[in-house]
Amino acid sequence: MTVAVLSIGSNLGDRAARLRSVVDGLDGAVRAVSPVYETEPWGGVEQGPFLNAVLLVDDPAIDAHGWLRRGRELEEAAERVRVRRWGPRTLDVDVIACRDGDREIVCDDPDLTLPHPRAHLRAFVLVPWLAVDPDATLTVDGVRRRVADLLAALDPAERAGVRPTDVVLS
Ligand code: PH2
Ligand code: MG
Ligand code: MG
Repeated sequence: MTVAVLSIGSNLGDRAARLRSVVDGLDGAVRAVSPVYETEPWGGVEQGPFLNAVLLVDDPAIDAHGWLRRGRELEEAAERVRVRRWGPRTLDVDVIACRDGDREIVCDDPDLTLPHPRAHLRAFVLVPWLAVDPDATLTVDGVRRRVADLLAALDPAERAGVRPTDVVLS
C-alpha cells in the first residue's frame, strides 16, 4: 500500500479547472481533497497568485516513482507550461511524502527527493495538508516533525499569504 501526499498548484489559465483535472484524473485513488487556497507566489519570481490544494491518494499498485509519473502525465495533459524554476505554470503536481504502511519512504534519486526537501518552508503546502490531516507529520533533516508545528514556526506573513477560497474540486 502506498499513500502519498500530493501538492497541486496552478497560476496560469483556468486555475480551478487545472486542479480539478488532477482530482478527476486520479479518481479512485483519491482519499481526501483539501480546500483550495489562493496563495502568494513563493520563491521570489514576480508572477500572479496560485491556487493550491493538497490531495491524499492511495493505490496499492503505485509506488513513489509511480506517483511522480502519474503527476507528470497529468501535468502534460494540462499542457504544462513552465517557463522557469519557481515561475508560472499551468499545473504543477508535486509528491510531498509517501508511505508504505507505517514506513515513510525516503528517496534521494536525482528526479525524486522524498520527503520533499522544501515542503516544510511552504505555507501553501502545510496549510492545505493540515486541513485534511490535522495529525500529519513530515520528516525534516531526519527528524519527524508535526506539520502543525512546522506551520507555526513559519513567518506569519507566509501564513497570511494563504487564503481560503470557495473553489470546490470534488
Ligand atoms: N509553485 C512554484 C513556485 N511558487 N508559489 C505558490 N504560492 N504556490 C505554488 O504552487 C508555487 C509557488 C513552483 O512549483
Ligand atoms: Mg512545485
Ligand atoms: Mg513540480
